[in-house]
This record gives sequence, C-alpha cells and structure tokens, in this order.
Amino acid sequence: MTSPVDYRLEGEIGVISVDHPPVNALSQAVRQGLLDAITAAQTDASKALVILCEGRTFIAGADITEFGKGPMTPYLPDVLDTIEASVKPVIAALHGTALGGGFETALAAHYRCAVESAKVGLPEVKLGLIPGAGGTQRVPRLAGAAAALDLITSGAPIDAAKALQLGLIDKIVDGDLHDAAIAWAEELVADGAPVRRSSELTVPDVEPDLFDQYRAQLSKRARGQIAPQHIVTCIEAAVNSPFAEGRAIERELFIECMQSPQSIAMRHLFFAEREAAKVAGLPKDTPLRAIDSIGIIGGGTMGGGIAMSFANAGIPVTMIEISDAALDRGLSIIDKNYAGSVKRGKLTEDAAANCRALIKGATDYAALADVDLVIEAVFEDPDLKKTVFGQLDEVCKPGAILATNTSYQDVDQIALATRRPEDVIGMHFFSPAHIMKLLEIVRGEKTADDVLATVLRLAKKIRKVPVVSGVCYGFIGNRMLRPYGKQSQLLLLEGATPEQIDNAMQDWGMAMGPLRVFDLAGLDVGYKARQALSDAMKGDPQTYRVPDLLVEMGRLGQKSGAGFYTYDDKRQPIPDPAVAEIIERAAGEFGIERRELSDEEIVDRLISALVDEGRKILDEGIAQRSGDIDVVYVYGYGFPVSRGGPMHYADSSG
Ligand code: T1G
Repeated sequence: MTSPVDYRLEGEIGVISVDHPPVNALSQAVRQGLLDAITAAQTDASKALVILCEGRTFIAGADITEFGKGPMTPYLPDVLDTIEASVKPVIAALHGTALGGGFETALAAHYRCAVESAKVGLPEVKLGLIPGAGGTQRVPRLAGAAAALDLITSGAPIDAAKALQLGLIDKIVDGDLHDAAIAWAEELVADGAPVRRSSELTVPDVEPDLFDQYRAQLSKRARGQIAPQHIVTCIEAAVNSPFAEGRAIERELFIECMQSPQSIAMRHLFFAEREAAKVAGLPKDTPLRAIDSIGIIGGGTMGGGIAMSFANAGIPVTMIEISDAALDRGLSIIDKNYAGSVKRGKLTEDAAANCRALIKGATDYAALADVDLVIEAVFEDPDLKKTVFGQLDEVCKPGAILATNTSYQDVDQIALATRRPEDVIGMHFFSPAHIMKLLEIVRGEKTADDVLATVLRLAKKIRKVPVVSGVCYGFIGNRMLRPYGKQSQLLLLEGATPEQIDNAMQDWGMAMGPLRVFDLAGLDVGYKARQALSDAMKGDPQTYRVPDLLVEMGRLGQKSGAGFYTYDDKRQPIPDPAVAEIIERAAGEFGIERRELSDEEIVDRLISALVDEGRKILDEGIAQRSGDIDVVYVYGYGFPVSRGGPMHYADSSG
C-alpha cells in the first residue's frame, strides 16, 4: 500500500507532502511516512525541508479512529522529536485547520508559515484529552503561559493573524502555499537561517498565582472535567521544569485522560454528531434543492432567532407577521439580539449590520412567492398550523420546501393541509434559536429524499447540529422530557424539594435542574398542552397536579416572577415555602407518605426515565441510532458532554 506521505527534492528543498483524506489525520501510516521522510532527508542533498499537506487542510490531528485500539508505533511524540532534531531547517506550511497533533507537528518544525485563512488550535480538551505530543510544552515557550492557558483550555482555534501575533507562526504567505513555502525555505537557506528548536526556549516569567487563579476559573467553567485541570498542570510544568520533564508529565496525564470515561464519552459524541447527519438509505449524492432565500412565518422569540440563524449564514430572510405592530415587535427583538451579540464581542458592528440587513419584514404572504424554503414558527396550535400551511401551499412556488418548527405536533397531519406533502418537513429549533446548536429534523411519512438531504446540508450551513427524527408526540428530545418531568413531580410528592432535585441534577452535571427548566420554559406551556389532551393521554394525575395548582395561582414560572421558585430581579431562583406547602397538600390528596430521598435516588430515577424513553424511541425507529439520542440531549437539553449523553451513560455504566 503506498504511503500517504510523499518525499521529493524540489531544487535544494526537500518537500514532505501528506495526502491522507479527509483531513490528513495522523494515522499510523502518516506517522511512519513522516518519520521515514525526515530520516531520509538528514543525509540527502536537501538544504531545508518543507512539510505541507494536500487536500482541504494541514493535519487536523491524531487519527481519532485509532484511539482505544492499543499503542501503534511510531508514537507521535517520537516522530515530532525527530522532526525537531533535524540538522536542516524544517518549515511547516499551514492551510485549513492545523489542529491537535497537526499543530503540534508544526510546532516541532523550526519555522511555520500559513495562508491568511488558516486556523490553528489544540482542541483536545473538547475530546476530554490534553495535547499529547508536546503542545503543552512548546506553546508556552513560544507564546507565554497565559496565552497557552487560553488556547489549550478553551480548545478554540485561532486565525493565522492571531497566531502570528502570539509568535506561534512566523509568516503569513500569499498565493500558492506550496510555492510560497518553497520560496521562503530557499530564502532561509540563503540567509543561513539556523534550526530553531522551541523545546530549547524557556517560558517567560508569569504572575505567581496565575495557575491557581486559572484552576479556580476552570472548576466553574468546566465543572467536573479533569482534562482542563491537567492542562494547567502541564503548562505550570513548562514554566518550572526542563522540556523533557514537562513532556513526561504531559505524557502521563495524556494517557490518564485517554483512558478516562470522560474522554471516551466525549470522543463518542464527536463521532455521534457526525453519524447523526447520515441517514440510512439516503444516497450521499442525492440532488439538493437550491436554498438562496427563506421565509419565516411568525416573528416571536423563535421566529426571530430562526431568522438570525439564517441571516448569520448569509441567507436573506423574509419574516411574516400578522400586522405592522407585531412585525415591528419581532424585528426589534432581532435588533436587541444583535446589539447583545456586539456587546458581548460575538459579532463586530459591521458583521451584525450586514446580517441584520438580510432580514426583511412583511405582513402579506405574497412576499413569499419566490422563496426556496419557508419555516412556520407560529403558536403550538394544530389548527392554526394547518391554516398557515394551506396558505403557503397556495402562495409558494413549486419546489419550495415548507417546514414547521413545531415542538410536538404531527408533521404528517400538517403536511396533509397541503397538496405537496412531499415538500413538507419538520425543522425543530431550540430556544434561543440563534444560539442553541441542535436542530431536530422531522421526516414525515411523505417527505421527499431530496427535501431531507437539502435540509440536512442546510443545517450544517447555518452551523446547527442536525438529528433526524420520525413523527411522534415530541419527536426525540421533548418526548424524553415528558417522563423526565413526570418523574420529577413524583419525587416532589414523595418528599424531595424543588431545590434538592435541581441541585442533585446540577451537581451530577446537568446544565439546569428539571424544575428550573420548567420555570424557564413557562409552566403555562405544559398546562395549555394538557388542556388539549384526554385524561388517558395526560397520564397519572400525580405527575401534573402541582404544576396545575401553580399555574392556576398565576405562578407561570420565570415569566411571572414565580413558579416552582420565586425569582429575584436577576432571575435567580429562591425556594418558596408556599410551594413546599402546595406540594405537601397535593401529596396528602394522594395519600402519599412523604420521606427523605437521597440525591443518588433522585439522579438514578430521573436519568432512568430519560434512558427508558430513549430505548422506546429506538425500538420504534423514531431515532436511527442511540448516538442520535445522545446528540439531542447534549446539544438541546444540557446533558453533560463529559457523560456522553443518556444512552452512552447507561451503556457505559451498565
Ligand atoms: N481523526 C479521524 N477522523 C477525523 C478527524 C480526526 N482527528 N477529524 C475529522 N475526521 C473525519 C470526520 O469523522 C469526518 O468523517 C470527516 O473527517 C470530516 O470531518 C496527539 C491526541 C477538522 C475542523 O479534535 O474538528 O490530535 O463523517 O465532518 O466540519 O495531541 O473534523 O466524513 O466519514 O468534522 O469540515 C485533535 C477534530 C485530535 C479535530 C473539519 N483534533 N476534527 O470539520 O468536517 S486529538 C481534533 C474537527 C489529538 C494530539 C491529540 C473537524 C475539522 P466522515 P467533519 P468539517
């Protein structure tokens, strides 16, 4: 089998070229090829060496598919030591995303150049890992400890300009990277440029309490995660110890992380997210419909957030409301959101203005005659939705995709309100829609393959994480939320308090406990939905007695300043004795003997409720695979990434 690494002389420059699609990951063959090339180059006629990659990107990291398959030599740190020990100058030429072991390869070179669009980063922490090939030792030596802490504990990539400013790369080149890198290498040779080994540098002095401050920050920002804390330890070692010692500490902690349940869970999610975008039986080359403009029906919180998601991806939006006043309200929500993004530094003024300019308003459906896709985001009233779809069927051009943002309703029934059910699909966004990454794509019985394929591709374009669901009440996430919510109500009646339940789940890793979630969403939402259900559909009255009493008292949750908790002006939840009394009274109505409950029982019963429903969803074929359910719950419902999702957690903890 030919090596994915080619080595040849171009004049007096040895060119090492990696060609290992899709992202030039450092598989065993790539590592062996790099080692063989750099070894051969030490004794040939080359005066300097260039390492570059074919395809879309410089090496994007270690080959994650090899993880867990046991050690395979040559080990990356040894390959990188050989590169750095080269007696001839080695130049790394970067494009695309030089990440993880890829960037560590570049750091082991003596010089680094990049095209302006290149990004570099060490995202290992997002996989529950730490850089394992010298990254925690070389970055502080080149850019200082503080920059190293930010770069490596965030895992976020930085652009070439920032990397240049930090001293992580030496030059931004124009034009063809291959030619520019060779030309620069020839210049370096002509100037007699020496080999420059970052491992021989020392880290500039740091503030004495820098590391302890950082550890304190991380214990909040990355609650319960071990990799971020280990990164701090490694960078501290880079400051206080010689390279070899620091590297040994890095290696030891890397192996610990690699074997940790947290990293196994986060690597599971990395692949689960990518698998979720693949649909069994849907050919990869399914033709896609062009989506150059969209319409949105409804300018409420959801409609506005959805409009921003598309405008932020450069797609023009026409938002329809029923009156000028409603439209102005909707557009002002969008203006406020953009102003907030600018204030938080997420967007520059210009970028926000350009996105905002792509959103137009109208009160007449005729404005949607030429759009390629319409997303309905009106109230959760099935009849209203059917009326809207009947109108869209009349107005929209043939081939336009008609999507509903419904959280629960039957997409097949909505599709029957049109003469084009094959063009109808569900696109369930999560509030706030311009921030939450999850997009549940609901495939109706008659949804055409090209409609599904088009929306899947569109999800990636608007930077959402898509998961395909079949049609059922609540699809995947909201369907699982129901037994979870019911169980929380039973726990309350049996003796737990709202704060005990929420604190137990938050300590376990959930972003927010169930009762706070229901207060945030609004207790009236569930109350209204229940009014449309038969007693049989409502289920055990014990599971909704307390929220019904709260709503009937006007305690709708955060929106009314009180629900399961009362809320101060900063929307902080405050336990309310009046609620405890309501719970005790309700328990008495059902003759329930209240008792002490442990946090373990609370967590076990709530997580089991999620997992049991997830298993039914799988058995019914509503979700394609258990990883899809994990992606839904991590990206849409605040399930801790370090536990891999409810189904992975259940499987891995037996
Ligand atoms: N290993 C193996 N396969 C990978 C891969 C990797 N590192 N990265 C991506 N792929 C596959 C992916 O599964 C998909 O496959 C295809 O490439 C396109 O990916 C020693 C130990 C590079 C920014 O964490 O962030 O180095 O589904 O759909 O949206 O210290 O992939 O097509 O069959 O994501 O354009 C560190 C992970 C590893 C980078 C491209 N590196 N990758 O995004 O495409 S640990 C990472 C990404 C490490 C060292 C440590 C992204 C991307 P398929 P994609 P994309």
